[in-house]
Amino acid sequence: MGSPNDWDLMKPAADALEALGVASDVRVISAHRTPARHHDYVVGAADAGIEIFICGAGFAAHLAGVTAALTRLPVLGVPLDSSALDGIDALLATVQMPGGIPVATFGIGKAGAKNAGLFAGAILARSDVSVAKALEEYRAAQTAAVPETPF
Ligand code: RP5
Repeated sequence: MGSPNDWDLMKPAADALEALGVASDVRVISAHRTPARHHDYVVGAADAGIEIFICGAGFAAHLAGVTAALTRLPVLGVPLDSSALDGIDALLATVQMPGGIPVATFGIGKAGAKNAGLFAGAILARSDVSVAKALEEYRAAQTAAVPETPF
């Protein structure tokens, strides 16, 4: 995420991963203010065992796009509603990538962060039976929690 202040919005991604038994490495990395930290973390990520990036940023959100430029690993982008434009600026900056450098972009804010975490789990579930089982159980519990009537 681009700022410590983004944690409140991005925590649902970490929570979703934890619910699936997937370890996450949470970092504050600013595409604009810590470019060297950004570069070094991303280029070293594959060797460090990172499999997927989830990048949350607000304003002119370049974190996900620049991350995708530096790695072939999947990059999931979460536009954050931390600016006067309520995340519309970050949404457009994240989703409108030029052809050739894909960023899978999710909804603005907490719901997008949660879905990015679940989607990362779905990717990992393709080759990890324990994550697949956890994801099935998560979905079953979610379904069971929906009442048939409002009374
Ligand atoms: C913060 O600046 C926002 O919430 C956003 O995530 C971040 C963007 O950081 P830069 O990459 O532009 O430094 O205030």
